[in-house]
Amino acid sequence: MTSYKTPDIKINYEEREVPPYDLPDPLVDEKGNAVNQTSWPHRRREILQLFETHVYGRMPKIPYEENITVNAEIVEEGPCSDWATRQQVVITFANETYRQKAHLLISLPITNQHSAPVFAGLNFFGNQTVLADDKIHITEQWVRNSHSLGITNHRANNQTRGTYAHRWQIEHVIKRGYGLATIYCGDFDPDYDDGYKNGIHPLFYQENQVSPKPNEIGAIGAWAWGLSRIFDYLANHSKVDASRIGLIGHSRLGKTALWAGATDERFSFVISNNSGCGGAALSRRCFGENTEFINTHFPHWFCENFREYNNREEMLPVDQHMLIALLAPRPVYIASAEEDLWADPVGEFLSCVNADPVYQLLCNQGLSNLDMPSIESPLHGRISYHIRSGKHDLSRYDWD
Ligand code: GTR
Repeated sequence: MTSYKTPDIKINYEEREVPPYDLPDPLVDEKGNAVNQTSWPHRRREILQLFETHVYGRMPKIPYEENITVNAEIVEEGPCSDWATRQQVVITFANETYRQKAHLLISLPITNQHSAPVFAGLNFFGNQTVLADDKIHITEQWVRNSHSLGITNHRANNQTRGTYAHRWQIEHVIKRGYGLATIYCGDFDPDYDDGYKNGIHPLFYQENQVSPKPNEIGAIGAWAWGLSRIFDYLANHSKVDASRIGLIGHSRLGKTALWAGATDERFSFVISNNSGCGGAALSRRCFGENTEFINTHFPHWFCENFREYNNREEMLPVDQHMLIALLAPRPVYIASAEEDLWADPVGEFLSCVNADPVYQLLCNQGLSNLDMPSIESPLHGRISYHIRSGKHDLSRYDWD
C-alpha cells in the first residue's frame, strides 16, 4: 500500500466509515429527464462537459484546428528480435513560438502479414524502460527520481533499460498477435508541478496566457491528448488495424487511459489498471486516496476547479462511474489488486456496477455479475473486471 505522510488529511481504510452517498444518475439528464437510446448522445455530451469543467479540464482542440503543425519522422527501425519489429518515430508539435517533441516506440509482430490490433499506452520513465533493447532511445526529458531505478538527477540512464519490462510483457503481447505503441508521459507533460511551463501546455496558450485557466487541462489532460496523437499516427500505419486500437494504462496512467477513451471515441477499448482516485474508483466513497489528498500531492494532475471538491466529494456533479459510462458501448476492463487499498478496489468495482445501466441501454451487455468477484475470478463482458492478489502493479496476470 502506498504510504504517504498525511498529517492533516484523513485517509479511511474502513468500509464501515465510508460515508452514505447518492450517486448522480448517468441516465437522468440535467433537466431531470430519463435518458433513452435516442437521447444518450446528448446526455453523453453533458457528462463529458461536466468532467471537463470540474475534473480534468477542457481538452485542447486537435492540432490542425489550432495552427499547430505536426511532423512525424521515423528515426529508426528494424527487427528487435525474431518475433517483433521496432519502429521509433519522433513527432514534433510546433507553433510559431513553441515546440515539443514526443518519441513514439511501436513494436509489431514480425510475422504478421496483415495489420495488427494495437495497445496504446504511456509509460512512466521513458521508452527504454519497457524492453531491454539497446536501440531504444533513452528519454532526455525530465523524469522522476527513483531509488529503485537509480535515477537521482531527473535524467534517465542506461541502467533504466528494461526496468519496467514486466509491466509491458512485450514478447507475450506480440506473440499473441498484438502490437504495442508507447510514449513517455513526460513528453506531453513532465510529472511535477512546474506551473505548466513545459510539455504541451504552452502550445495552447492564448496571447499573454501563462498557465491553464481553472477549467483547462492539467497533466492528465495533456497525457490523454498525447494518447490521441498516438492514434493519429497509428491510423495511417499500414501494419496497424486502426479499427482495433485500444488503450492501456496503469495507475495515474490508468486514470489517463479512461479519460482518453472518454474524449476520443476512436479508441475501440480501454483497460485501466489500478487507477483508483480520479480513475475508476468512486470519489464519494472516500476510501483510500481521496480528492483532498490527490489535489494536495499532485496539484498538477487535474484542472484547478477539481480542488473545489476537496472534502466535498458529495458536491461533484459527476462521479467516476460516469467516466466509465462515457466509454459505452466499447469494451472496458477495470483491474484492481487486493493489496492496493489506496486505489479502493471496491470503489473501482462499484463504478462498473453503476455504469452497467448505460451499457445495458446501449448494447444489452455490461457486467456479467453485479456482485464483486473473489480474487482472480475475472468477470468478462462489455464491462470486465478482476481483482488479483498482490500489490499495486501491472503484471502478466493482468495482461492475460
Ligand atoms: C500514487 C497516487 C495514485 C496513483 C499512483 C501511481 O502516488 O496517489 O493516485 O496514481 O501514485 O500513479 O503510481
